[in-house]
Amino acid sequence: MPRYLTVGAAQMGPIQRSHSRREVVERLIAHLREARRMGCELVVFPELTLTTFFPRWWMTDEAEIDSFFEREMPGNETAPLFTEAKRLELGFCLGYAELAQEDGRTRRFNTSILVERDGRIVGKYRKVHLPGHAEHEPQRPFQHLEKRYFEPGNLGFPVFRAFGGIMGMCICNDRRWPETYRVMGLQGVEMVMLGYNTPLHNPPAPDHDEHSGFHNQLSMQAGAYQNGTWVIGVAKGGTEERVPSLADSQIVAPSGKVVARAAGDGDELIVYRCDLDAGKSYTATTFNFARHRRPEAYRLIVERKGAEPPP
Ligand code: CDV
Repeated sequence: MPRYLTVGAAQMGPIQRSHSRREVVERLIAHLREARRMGCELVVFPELTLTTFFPRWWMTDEAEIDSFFEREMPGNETAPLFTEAKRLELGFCLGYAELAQEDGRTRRFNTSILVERDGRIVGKYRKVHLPGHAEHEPQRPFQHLEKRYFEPGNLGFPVFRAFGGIMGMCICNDRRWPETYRVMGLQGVEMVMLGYNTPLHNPPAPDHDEHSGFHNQLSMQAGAYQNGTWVIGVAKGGTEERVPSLADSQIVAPSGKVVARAAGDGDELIVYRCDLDAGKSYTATTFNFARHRRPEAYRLIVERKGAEPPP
């Protein structure tokens, strides 16, 4: 019996600072309804879906910073999303800024959750690779202060049995790192869901700008193929607060082929019926890890952080 899962990648257009959570949730619900009409069982939303991408601003007022975070999930403003998804019997993956009370202190994470069709939160991931900087860099045209507003995720890269398969999550910059996919690959992942906010201009390396779309696709295709997994990449694209961001949401098959792709840079749903067994012909042959991997030759991967060329 093939295991099919029909997935919707719910790309979002820009969310300006003046947009309320309520307005955003209405847009997410519109995505859910269209997804239902198109036969989806699972809808994937982007990174930090509920607000504008606030790390672009230097802020020192704690209350202002906290206004972008969720203290509970679902909370008052997100409850209608959970209610409508449950009514439609749709699962979803949602990225948001999480304010947690843990270890006797306030902690802030860039988080994604996986919600089953009955409304249960069945998986949580906290972003590991935080790009950008922690101090104010006024020479930049816009900031990227993820290292200031979040701490690195403390949950590793867990996978979850849900939706009839083995599901994993990562967030934006994580998609550029092969370790992200391989750690999940080693747990048998069959579908990786990820959202991103990727400015088209990279102030520290403007020579990369022309390759934004290529690097996005290259990373996700490599991760999919090398681990025999589906990758669902979902953007918050378009020009948000005067910062143009990459759209190009896509669904990548375990072959590494892009099988569905967004056409524009606004709210747009792309749908694909994914065979969760499609990765097997890769994980049973070329990427049969148990047969071919040589962990004894890879020790540096975990023992060394930065590159150290020979003397
Ligand atoms: N939100 C991100 O993680 N964005 C980074 C940008 C800063 C390069 C990304 O890897 O797309």
